[in-house]
This record gives sequence, structure tokens and C-alpha cells, in this order.
Amino acid sequence: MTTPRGAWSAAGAVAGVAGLAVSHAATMVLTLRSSPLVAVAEMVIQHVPGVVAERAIQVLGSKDKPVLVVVIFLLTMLFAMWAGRLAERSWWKPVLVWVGLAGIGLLAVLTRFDASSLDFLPVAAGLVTWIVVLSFITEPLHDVDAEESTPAQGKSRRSFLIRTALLGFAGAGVAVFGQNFGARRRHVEETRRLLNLPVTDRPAPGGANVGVEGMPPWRTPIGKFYKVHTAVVVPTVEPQDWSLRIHGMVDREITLSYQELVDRPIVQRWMTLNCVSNPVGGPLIGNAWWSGVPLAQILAEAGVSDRADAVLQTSHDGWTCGTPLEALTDPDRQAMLAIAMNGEPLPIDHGFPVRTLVPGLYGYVSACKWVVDMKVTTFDQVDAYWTKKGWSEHGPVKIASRIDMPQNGDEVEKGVVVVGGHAWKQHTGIAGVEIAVDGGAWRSVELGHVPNVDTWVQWRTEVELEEGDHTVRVRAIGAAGEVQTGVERDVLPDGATGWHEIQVSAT
Ligand SMILES: Nc1nc2c(c(=O)[nH]1)N[C@H]1C(S)=C(S)[C@@H](COP(=O)(O)O)O[C@H]1N2
Ligand SMILES: [Mo]
Repeated sequence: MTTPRGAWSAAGAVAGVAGLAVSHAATMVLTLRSSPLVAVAEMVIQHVPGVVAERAIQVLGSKDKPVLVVVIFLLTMLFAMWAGRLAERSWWKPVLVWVGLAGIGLLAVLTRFDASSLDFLPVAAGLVTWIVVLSFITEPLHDVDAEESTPAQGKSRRSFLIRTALLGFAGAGVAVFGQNFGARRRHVEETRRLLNLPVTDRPAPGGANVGVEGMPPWRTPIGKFYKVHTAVVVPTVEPQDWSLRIHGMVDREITLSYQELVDRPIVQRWMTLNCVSNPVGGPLIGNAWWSGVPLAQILAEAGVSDRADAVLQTSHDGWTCGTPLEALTDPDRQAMLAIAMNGEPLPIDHGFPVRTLVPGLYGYVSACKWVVDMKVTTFDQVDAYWTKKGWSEHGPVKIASRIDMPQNGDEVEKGVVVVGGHAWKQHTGIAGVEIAVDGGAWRSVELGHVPNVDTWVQWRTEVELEEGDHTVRVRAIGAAGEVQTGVERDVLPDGATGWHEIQVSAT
């Protein structure tokens, strides 16, 4: 009589979890950014084609990264169970499986932009754990196989169960210990909280909010501000470890420390940031009060070459973007190295300690979070993260508008209905907004106040709706008189176009 297949698979799974737990704990102890499993997820994100990434984001939303990590975990477990089954007949075949898995992990951690020389250690610790744990818990199983149906067999079975349970507890222990998870992040969070920056907070200017109930506020609170980044575990950078190097086609290379940056004159302004992947009517946009240091001045000190037309920005996590140089040097545009958002030191997820912001450009070509390097160059030399995946090289924001209230599918009371929303064309501004009910004539609505042309504007109006189903659509008119197009285009390669339309039923 032999042991059931399931026991071997289970042994493999236990060994698999134990190895992952140990590699995770080692990551935490060494205060590395992310465990090998997460590094593999990031490697996948680096290499998936743009369209696939786009679909994944659309289907899974902000869950795309957790889902990817779970999928990679489950795949690892499948291999681990396979290793367990192989252990029944061979000692070296499971080792090959473990080495193969560890090889992928090693590749992922070492090719990471912020790889450190310690990065191989969690992988090695995990590999050793896999091998040792599997042979430890399968040892009694071999005895069960070898022995006839005797009392000794029962003993071996018990021994297997005891060893498995033991390992289970040890694994749980390591996992709990791994709740130091984020010890590093907590530390940076603490530093961030204690920072005393020469910045101020500011409420939305009077009249910016048009007072439509249920609509997002004009000034986006930090917790409601959308987040887009490729990092699965975001960089946690202590300000004293941060520096920005500006080099390439410049007369004088400049390296700025955090203190040097903060000691410069700070500017503060309202600015709306949005994502090129935002579909018509979508949520990937936010407006905040930003504090930072103007980039034009710093670039002037560096002395950029006349032949340069781009800046390749690199984040601490290796993400890159190519930004039109003229948008950074233009004194009117006020591109900045931002250190604070809504009066708080930049939140970690939004790029702490320093990120770039350029009014009028989509985030993917400009708003580099955790920025550490700026290379002045030419666009034909730039091979940035999203442009490699088929997105357009320049990313000026397109004129757009959205209906926030009522929401698509809402039931409203017939009669007078308040309609409201937002419109934006950062850096040139919005002159008017029009809506059309049930495909009728366009009519102007009332606009809220804006402090500058770099923010979105709220709008509101009242419409008379009879009982039944209705559609409402919106379009914006830019400061130069341009009318937002109704031609529908996808977000790829340079931002969606088309009118936002909602359907409501009045009862
Ligand atoms: N390091 C880094 N910076 C980044 C990104 C990223 O993936 N990594 N995404 C960019 C994109 S596509 C956008 S739209 C903005 C989003 O900024 P937010 O997350 O603060 O809203 O950050 C930009 N900066
Ligand atoms: Mo974006």
C-alpha cells in the first residue's frame, strides 16, 4: 500500500508556503522593498504589452496588481505541489523544480532597477527552505511507502502529520513575524509625518464648488485622489537618502539633496492632474494644492543645450517618462518638483519625497513620482516606459468634460433636475460648457470659479425632465474657442475623446 498522491502534493504545498514565507521575512529583515514573489509580479508588469496592461486595468481596475500577485502565488503553489509529487520517486527532481522557481525569482530581483547586492538573499533563503522542508516532511512518507501494513506504518503516518503541523505552525509564525511587513514603510511614514515643510494648506477658493449635492469636491482630498503606478510595492525613500541628479545635455551637472531642494523658494498652486488612460467620463483625475520648487530655474542653472528637446525622468523604482523640455523650462507653465500636496508632505503613494508635476500634460509623460534622475536629451534617444508600449511621445491633455450628477442609470424625480460636473483643459483653460438633453440643442451652463487655467472647472445647470427615460450629454469649449469633439477615440495612444453621456429615468 502506498500513500495517497494527495499527501505528497500537500507536502509540496506546505514546503512551498514555508519557502515563500521565509523569503518574505528575509525581505523584511533586510528592509528590501519587496519580496521575490512581488518582484516577479513587477517583472511581468514590465514586460506585458501595453494593450494587455490596458485591458487588465480596465477589467480589474485597481485590483489588477493584487490579482496578479495572487495568480503568481497560485502558480508557484502548483509547481510546489508538483515538486511534492516528484519527491515520491526522486530526491533530485523536486530540487530541480525549486531551483527553477528560485531562478525566476532571482532574475526578477536582480533585474529590478533598484536592485541591491543583498537582493539574492531572500531568494536563497526561500530555496533552502523549500528543499529542507520538503525532505523533512516527506521523510515519514517514504517510510509509509516502504513498510507493509504494520503498526510501524501508522507511526510513520503520524510522524508525517506531526511534522506537517509543526511546519504549518512555524510558517504561520514566520508570517506573523512578517507583519513587520511594512516596517520600512512605517518608518518612512513616521519621517514624513514629522517633516516641517515651509508649505501651507488652502481650502478651495470661493465659488469653485458649484454646490451640486453628491458631486466630488473641486479640491480632491488626498484619500480620494486617484493613483496610478506600475510598482506593486511603492518605493519608500527616506528624504535624507533622496537626491535628484540633473545631467545629460547640460553645461553643469546638478545634484540636489532634499534639504537643498526644500531650502529653495517654494511656489504653491492649484493644479489638476489626469491620466491618459482615463476613459470618457472616467475617474482618473484629481485636483490639489501643490507646493514645490519651480523646475525652470533649476534647469536654467544647469544650462540646457539648445539641441535638447526632452528630459528623460527616472523614478526610484525604475519607471521612466520622456517630457518635452520646453514644458519644463517655460516660466509661464510652472512645472515643479512637488514636495507637498494639500499642505501635507507628499503622500508615499503619490511620490514621496519628491515628484514632478507639469501643468497641461498627462501624468505618463510628466508626473514622475519618486523622481531621482533627469537626463536632458533628445526625443529620438528616449525610450520611456509607456511610449515603448505604444503610447504617444508627447502627452498634452485633451479638452474633456464629465457629468457627475446625476449618475448614469440614476432614477430622478421628474420636474426640475440639477445637473453638474467637471470640465478641463489644463494650461489653456475652459471658456464654456454645454449640455444637450435627449439629443436636442446645446445650451450653456453655469461655470464655477477657477483660480488659474491649470485646474478643472465645476459646472451646473437645471433641466426640466418629463416622466420617462432621458439622455444628457456634455461638451466643453476651450479658451481659444475650440469645441470638444464628439468623435469617439480610445485612450490609446494619446487619450480618449468623445462626449460623456448619461441615461436617467424620471419618475
Ligand atoms: N514612478 C512612477 N511615476 C508615475 C507613474 C508610475 O507608474 N511610476 N505613473 C504615471 C501616471 S501614468 C500618472 S497618470 C500619474 C498618476 O499620479 P498619482 O498616482 O499621484 O495620481 O503618475 C505618473 N507617475
Ligand atoms: Mo497615467
